[in-house]
Amino acid sequence: MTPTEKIWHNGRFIAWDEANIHVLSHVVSYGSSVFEGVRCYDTQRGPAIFRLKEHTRRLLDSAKIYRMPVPFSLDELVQAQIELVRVNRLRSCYIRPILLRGYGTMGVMPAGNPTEVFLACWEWGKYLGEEAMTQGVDVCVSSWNRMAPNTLPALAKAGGNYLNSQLIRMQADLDGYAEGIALDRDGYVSEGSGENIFVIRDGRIHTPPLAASVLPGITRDSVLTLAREAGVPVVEMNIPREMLYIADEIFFTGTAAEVTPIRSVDRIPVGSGRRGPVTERLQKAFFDIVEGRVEDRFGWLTPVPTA
Ligand code: PPE
Repeated sequence: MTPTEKIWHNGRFIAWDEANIHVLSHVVSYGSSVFEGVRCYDTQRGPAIFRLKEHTRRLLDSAKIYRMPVPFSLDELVQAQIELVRVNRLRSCYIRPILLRGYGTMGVMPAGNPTEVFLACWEWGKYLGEEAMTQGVDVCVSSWNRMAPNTLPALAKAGGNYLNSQLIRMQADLDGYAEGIALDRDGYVSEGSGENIFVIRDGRIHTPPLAASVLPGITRDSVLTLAREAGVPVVEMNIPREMLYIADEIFFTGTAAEVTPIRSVDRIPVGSGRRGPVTERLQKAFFDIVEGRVEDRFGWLTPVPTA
Protein backbone atom coordinates (compact mmCIF):
# COMPACT_ATOMS: atom_id res chain seq x y z
CA MET A 1 0.00 0.00 0.00
CA THR A 2 1.35 3.37 -1.00
CA PRO A 3 0.42 6.08 1.52
CA THR A 4 -1.54 9.07 0.30
CA GLU A 5 -1.28 12.53 1.77
CA LYS A 6 -4.38 13.00 3.90
CA ILE A 7 -6.81 11.05 6.03
CA TRP A 8 -10.08 12.57 7.25
CA HIS A 9 -10.58 12.31 11.01
CA ASN A 10 -13.70 13.56 12.84
CA GLY A 11 -14.26 16.41 10.40
CA ARG A 12 -10.76 17.51 9.46
CA PHE A 13 -7.86 16.35 7.35
CA ILE A 14 -4.75 15.06 9.07
CA ALA A 15 -1.49 13.63 7.70
CA TRP A 16 -1.48 9.92 6.76
CA ASP A 17 1.08 9.14 9.50
CA GLU A 18 -0.93 10.91 12.16
CA ALA A 19 -4.04 8.76 11.82
CA ASN A 20 -3.39 6.84 15.07
CA ILE A 21 -5.44 5.55 18.01
CA HIS A 22 -4.55 4.59 21.57
CA VAL A 23 -3.84 0.87 22.08
CA LEU A 24 -6.45 0.78 24.84
CA SER A 25 -9.19 2.01 22.51
CA HIS A 26 -12.27 -0.17 22.89
CA VAL A 27 -11.96 -1.44 19.30
CA VAL A 28 -8.58 -3.08 19.92
CA SER A 29 -9.76 -5.40 22.69
CA TYR A 30 -13.34 -5.90 21.57
CA GLY A 31 -13.42 -5.54 17.78
CA SER A 32 -15.93 -2.71 17.91
CA SER A 33 -15.58 -1.13 14.50
CA VAL A 34 -17.74 -0.92 11.41
CA PHE A 35 -16.33 -0.01 8.04
CA GLU A 36 -16.82 0.26 4.30
CA GLY A 37 -14.89 -0.28 1.11
CA VAL A 38 -15.72 1.98 -1.80
CA ARG A 39 -14.06 2.31 -5.20
CA CYS A 40 -13.38 5.45 -7.15
CA TYR A 41 -12.85 4.86 -10.87
CA ASP A 42 -10.92 6.86 -13.42
CA THR A 43 -13.58 7.58 -16.03
CA GLN A 44 -13.30 9.57 -19.24
CA ARG A 45 -15.08 12.42 -17.44
CA GLY A 46 -12.72 12.36 -14.45
CA PRO A 47 -12.69 10.37 -11.19
CA ALA A 48 -16.07 9.03 -10.08
CA ILE A 49 -17.03 7.19 -6.90
CA PHE A 50 -19.19 4.09 -7.38
CA ARG A 51 -22.44 3.95 -5.38
CA LEU A 52 -21.12 6.28 -2.70
CA LYS A 53 -24.49 6.97 -1.13
CA GLU A 54 -25.36 3.26 -0.85
CA HIS A 55 -22.00 2.46 0.78
CA THR A 56 -22.38 5.32 3.22
CA ARG A 57 -25.91 4.21 4.05
CA ARG A 58 -24.64 0.70 4.77
CA LEU A 59 -21.95 2.20 7.03
CA LEU A 60 -24.62 4.02 9.04
CA ASP A 61 -26.78 0.89 9.07
CA SER A 62 -23.85 -1.08 10.52
CA ALA A 63 -23.39 1.58 13.20
CA LYS A 64 -27.11 1.52 14.01
CA ILE A 65 -27.10 -2.27 14.42
CA TYR A 66 -24.28 -1.90 16.96
CA ARG A 67 -25.86 1.14 18.69
CA MET A 68 -22.80 3.18 17.77
CA PRO A 69 -23.46 6.93 17.81
CA VAL A 70 -22.24 8.71 14.67
CA PRO A 71 -21.72 12.46 14.97
CA PHE A 72 -22.01 13.01 11.19
CA SER A 73 -24.93 12.78 8.77
CA LEU A 74 -25.03 10.65 5.63
CA ASP A 75 -24.65 13.77 3.54
CA GLU A 76 -21.66 15.03 5.53
CA LEU A 77 -19.92 11.67 5.15
CA VAL A 78 -20.69 11.59 1.42
CA GLN A 79 -19.22 15.08 0.95
CA ALA A 80 -16.18 14.22 3.06
CA GLN A 81 -15.36 11.19 0.88
CA ILE A 82 -15.57 13.27 -2.29
CA GLU A 83 -13.30 15.84 -0.66
CA LEU A 84 -10.91 13.07 0.47
CA VAL A 85 -10.33 11.83 -3.08
CA ARG A 86 -9.99 15.40 -4.31
CA VAL A 87 -7.38 16.51 -1.74
CA ASN A 88 -5.33 13.38 -2.32
CA ARG A 89 -5.41 14.11 -6.06
CA LEU A 90 -6.19 10.51 -7.02
CA ARG A 91 -7.79 9.42 -10.29
CA SER A 92 -8.77 6.01 -9.04
CA CYS A 93 -8.61 4.58 -5.54
CA TYR A 94 -10.19 2.50 -2.82
CA ILE A 95 -11.85 4.42 0.00
CA ARG A 96 -11.98 2.91 3.49
CA PRO A 97 -14.38 4.66 5.90
CA ILE A 98 -14.00 3.37 9.48
CA LEU A 99 -16.12 4.05 12.55
CA LEU A 100 -14.63 2.73 15.78
CA ARG A 101 -15.21 2.80 19.50
CA GLY A 102 -12.29 4.80 20.82
CA TYR A 103 -10.49 5.48 24.08
CA GLY A 104 -12.28 6.13 27.36
CA THR A 105 -13.28 3.37 29.74
CA MET A 106 -12.21 -0.28 29.90
CA GLY A 107 -14.62 -3.20 29.86
CA VAL A 108 -17.00 -4.67 27.32
CA MET A 109 -19.73 -2.06 27.82
CA PRO A 110 -18.93 0.44 25.06
CA ALA A 111 -20.94 3.49 26.14
CA GLY A 112 -17.99 5.41 27.64
CA ASN A 113 -15.92 5.32 24.47
CA PRO A 114 -16.38 8.04 21.85
CA THR A 115 -16.92 7.05 18.21
CA GLU A 116 -13.94 7.98 16.06
CA VAL A 117 -14.55 8.48 12.35
CA PHE A 118 -11.75 7.97 9.83
CA LEU A 119 -11.87 8.14 6.03
CA ALA A 120 -8.77 6.98 4.17
CA CYS A 121 -8.02 6.17 0.56
CA TRP A 122 -5.22 4.66 -1.47
CA GLU A 123 -4.65 3.06 -4.86
CA TRP A 124 -5.68 -0.60 -4.92
CA GLY A 125 -5.38 -2.86 -7.98
CA LYS A 126 -7.13 -6.16 -8.71
CA TYR A 127 -8.02 -8.00 -5.48
CA LEU A 128 -7.48 -11.55 -6.72
CA GLY A 129 -4.86 -10.69 -9.34
CA GLU A 130 -4.98 -9.14 -12.81
CA GLU A 131 -5.10 -12.53 -14.53
CA ALA A 132 -8.09 -13.63 -12.43
CA MET A 133 -10.42 -11.28 -14.28
CA THR A 134 -10.14 -13.24 -17.53
CA GLN A 135 -8.84 -16.65 -16.40
CA GLY A 136 -10.85 -17.10 -13.21
CA VAL A 137 -9.68 -18.28 -9.79
CA ASP A 138 -9.40 -21.68 -8.11
CA VAL A 139 -11.36 -21.79 -4.88
CA CYS A 140 -12.39 -24.29 -2.21
CA VAL A 141 -15.30 -24.77 0.13
CA SER A 142 -14.02 -23.81 3.56
CA SER A 143 -14.32 -25.98 6.62
CA TRP A 144 -15.20 -22.77 8.47
CA ASN A 145 -18.84 -21.72 8.37
CA ARG A 146 -20.16 -18.15 8.28
CA MET A 147 -21.48 -17.04 11.64
CA ALA A 148 -24.95 -18.20 12.66
CA PRO A 149 -27.60 -15.46 12.36
CA ASN A 150 -28.07 -15.07 16.10
CA THR A 151 -24.35 -14.67 16.81
CA LEU A 152 -22.82 -11.83 14.78
CA PRO A 153 -25.17 -9.95 12.45
CA ALA A 154 -23.99 -10.46 8.86
CA LEU A 155 -25.81 -7.42 7.48
CA ALA A 156 -23.45 -5.23 9.49
CA LYS A 157 -20.01 -4.78 7.96
CA ALA A 158 -18.26 -4.99 11.31
CA GLY A 159 -14.55 -5.48 11.94
CA GLY A 160 -15.26 -8.49 14.15
CA ASN A 161 -16.89 -10.40 11.27
CA TYR A 162 -13.54 -10.42 9.55
CA LEU A 163 -12.02 -12.75 12.14
CA ASN A 164 -14.21 -15.40 10.51
CA SER A 165 -13.15 -14.14 7.07
CA GLN A 166 -9.48 -14.34 8.05
CA LEU A 167 -9.82 -18.00 9.05
CA ILE A 168 -11.47 -18.77 5.69
CA ARG A 169 -8.90 -16.85 3.69
CA MET A 170 -5.81 -18.20 5.51
CA GLN A 171 -7.00 -21.79 5.22
CA ALA A 172 -7.68 -21.36 1.50
CA ASP A 173 -4.27 -19.81 0.99
CA LEU A 174 -2.41 -22.56 2.88
CA ASP A 175 -4.20 -25.19 0.81
CA GLY A 176 -3.25 -23.48 -2.46
CA TYR A 177 -6.53 -21.76 -3.34
CA ALA A 178 -7.14 -18.11 -4.18
CA GLU A 179 -10.18 -17.91 -1.91
CA GLY A 180 -12.57 -19.97 0.20
CA ILE A 181 -16.34 -20.21 0.01
CA ALA A 182 -18.05 -20.51 3.38
CA LEU A 183 -21.29 -22.36 3.98
CA ASP A 184 -23.87 -20.95 6.37
CA ARG A 185 -24.98 -22.50 9.65
CA ASP A 186 -27.40 -24.79 7.79
CA GLY A 187 -24.79 -25.94 5.29
CA TYR A 188 -25.94 -23.83 2.33
CA VAL A 189 -23.55 -21.71 0.28
CA SER A 190 -23.03 -18.31 1.92
CA GLU A 191 -20.16 -16.24 0.48
CA GLY A 192 -16.42 -15.84 0.10
CA SER A 193 -14.26 -14.27 2.82
CA GLY A 194 -14.76 -10.90 1.13
CA GLU A 195 -17.11 -11.52 -1.81
CA ASN A 196 -20.68 -12.48 -2.62
CA ILE A 197 -21.16 -15.42 -4.95
CA PHE A 198 -23.25 -16.08 -8.07
CA VAL A 199 -23.91 -19.50 -9.58
CA ILE A 200 -25.19 -19.97 -13.14
CA ARG A 201 -26.85 -23.05 -14.50
CA ASP A 202 -28.96 -23.37 -17.64
CA GLY A 203 -28.88 -19.63 -18.21
CA ARG A 204 -30.27 -18.79 -14.79
CA ILE A 205 -28.37 -16.87 -12.12
CA HIS A 206 -28.62 -17.99 -8.50
CA THR A 207 -27.30 -16.17 -5.46
CA PRO A 208 -27.80 -16.85 -1.74
CA PRO A 209 -30.48 -14.73 -0.02
CA LEU A 210 -29.54 -12.18 2.65
CA ALA A 211 -30.71 -14.70 5.28
CA ALA A 212 -27.76 -16.98 4.36
CA SER A 213 -25.38 -14.91 6.56
CA VAL A 214 -24.10 -12.80 3.66
CA LEU A 215 -23.09 -9.18 3.53
CA PRO A 216 -25.70 -7.25 1.52
CA GLY A 217 -23.14 -6.50 -1.16
CA ILE A 218 -23.46 -3.37 -3.20
CA THR A 219 -21.72 -5.03 -6.14
CA ARG A 220 -24.17 -7.93 -5.64
CA ASP A 221 -27.06 -5.51 -5.95
CA SER A 222 -25.46 -3.87 -9.01
CA VAL A 223 -24.96 -7.22 -10.76
CA LEU A 224 -28.54 -8.28 -9.95
CA THR A 225 -29.73 -5.02 -11.51
CA LEU A 226 -27.56 -5.50 -14.61
CA ALA A 227 -28.69 -9.12 -15.00
CA ARG A 228 -32.37 -8.17 -14.77
CA GLU A 229 -31.82 -5.39 -17.29
CA ALA A 230 -30.16 -7.88 -19.65
CA GLY A 231 -33.15 -10.20 -19.29
CA VAL A 232 -31.15 -12.95 -17.57
CA PRO A 233 -33.38 -14.70 -15.00
CA VAL A 234 -32.12 -14.29 -11.43
CA VAL A 235 -33.16 -16.10 -8.26
CA GLU A 236 -32.12 -15.53 -4.69
CA MET A 237 -32.29 -18.95 -3.07
CA ASN A 238 -30.51 -21.34 -0.75
CA ILE A 239 -27.75 -22.98 -2.75
CA PRO A 240 -26.67 -26.51 -1.83
CA ARG A 241 -22.91 -27.05 -1.90
CA GLU A 242 -23.04 -29.58 -4.73
CA MET A 243 -24.61 -27.01 -7.04
CA LEU A 244 -21.14 -25.45 -7.12
CA TYR A 245 -19.81 -28.67 -8.67
CA ILE A 246 -22.42 -28.87 -11.45
CA ALA A 247 -22.66 -25.16 -12.25
CA ASP A 248 -22.01 -23.85 -15.77
CA GLU A 249 -20.41 -20.67 -14.39
CA ILE A 250 -19.64 -19.14 -11.00
CA PHE A 251 -18.32 -15.69 -10.14
CA PHE A 252 -17.56 -13.54 -7.12
CA THR A 253 -18.61 -9.93 -6.65
CA GLY A 254 -17.26 -7.30 -4.30
CA THR A 255 -15.92 -3.78 -4.24
CA ALA A 256 -12.36 -5.08 -4.06
CA ALA A 257 -12.96 -8.22 -6.20
CA GLU A 258 -15.34 -6.43 -8.64
CA VAL A 259 -16.63 -9.29 -10.86
CA THR A 260 -14.15 -12.19 -10.70
CA PRO A 261 -14.83 -15.52 -12.44
CA ILE A 262 -14.29 -18.81 -10.58
CA ARG A 263 -12.82 -21.60 -12.70
CA SER A 264 -12.75 -24.45 -10.20
CA VAL A 265 -14.20 -25.39 -6.83
CA ASP A 266 -12.42 -28.07 -4.76
CA ARG A 267 -10.39 -28.82 -7.93
CA ILE A 268 -13.57 -29.63 -9.88
CA PRO A 269 -13.67 -27.47 -13.03
CA VAL A 270 -16.61 -25.09 -13.24
CA GLY A 271 -18.26 -25.69 -16.65
CA SER A 272 -15.54 -25.58 -19.26
CA GLY A 273 -12.98 -24.49 -16.64
CA ARG A 274 -12.75 -20.93 -17.87
CA ARG A 275 -14.76 -17.70 -17.75
CA GLY A 276 -18.24 -18.36 -19.16
CA PRO A 277 -20.38 -16.18 -21.46
CA VAL A 278 -22.86 -14.90 -18.86
CA THR A 279 -20.01 -13.92 -16.53
CA GLU A 280 -18.21 -12.17 -19.36
CA ARG A 281 -21.33 -10.28 -20.36
CA LEU A 282 -22.06 -9.07 -16.83
CA GLN A 283 -18.39 -8.22 -16.25
CA LYS A 284 -18.47 -6.08 -19.38
CA ALA A 285 -21.73 -4.39 -18.38
CA PHE A 286 -20.22 -3.63 -14.95
CA PHE A 287 -16.89 -2.25 -16.21
CA ASP A 288 -18.58 -0.27 -19.01
CA ILE A 289 -20.50 1.65 -16.35
CA VAL A 290 -17.81 2.07 -13.69
CA GLU A 291 -15.17 3.08 -16.20
CA GLY A 292 -17.59 5.52 -17.80
CA ARG A 293 -17.70 3.96 -21.29
CA VAL A 294 -21.49 4.01 -21.33
CA GLU A 295 -24.09 6.33 -19.87
CA ASP A 296 -24.51 6.12 -16.09
CA ARG A 297 -28.14 5.05 -16.51
CA PHE A 298 -28.67 4.03 -12.88
CA GLY A 299 -27.05 7.11 -11.33
CA TRP A 300 -24.31 5.03 -9.72
CA LEU A 301 -21.39 7.43 -10.18
CA THR A 302 -20.54 10.51 -8.12
CA PRO A 303 -18.04 12.73 -9.95
CA VAL A 304 -15.07 14.07 -8.00
CA PRO A 305 -14.05 17.61 -8.92
CA THR A 306 -10.38 17.70 -9.91
CA ALA A 307 -9.73 21.45 -9.90
N1 PPE B 1 -19.09 -10.28 1.53
C1 PPE B 1 -18.08 -9.93 2.36
C2 PPE B 1 -17.83 -10.76 3.56
C3 PPE B 1 -17.33 -8.81 2.07
O1 PPE B 1 -16.35 -8.45 2.90
C4 PPE B 1 -17.59 -8.06 0.91
C5 PPE B 1 -16.79 -6.84 0.58
C6 PPE B 1 -18.66 -8.45 0.07
C7 PPE B 1 -19.39 -9.56 0.43
C8 PPE B 1 -19.06 -7.66 -1.14
O2 PPE B 1 -19.70 -6.46 -0.77
P1 PPE B 1 -19.62 -5.15 -1.68
O3 PPE B 1 -18.22 -4.65 -1.60
O4 PPE B 1 -20.60 -4.21 -1.08
O5 PPE B 1 -20.00 -5.54 -3.06
N2 PPE B 1 -15.44 -6.92 1.00
C9 PPE B 1 -14.66 -5.71 1.09
C10 PPE B 1 -13.38 -5.91 1.86
C11 PPE B 1 -12.26 -6.58 1.18
C12 PPE B 1 -11.00 -6.53 2.01
O6 PPE B 1 -10.15 -7.42 1.86
O7 PPE B 1 -10.86 -5.59 2.79
C13 PPE B 1 -14.47 -5.09 -0.28
O8 PPE B 1 -14.62 -5.77 -1.29
O9 PPE B 1 -14.19 -3.89 -0.33
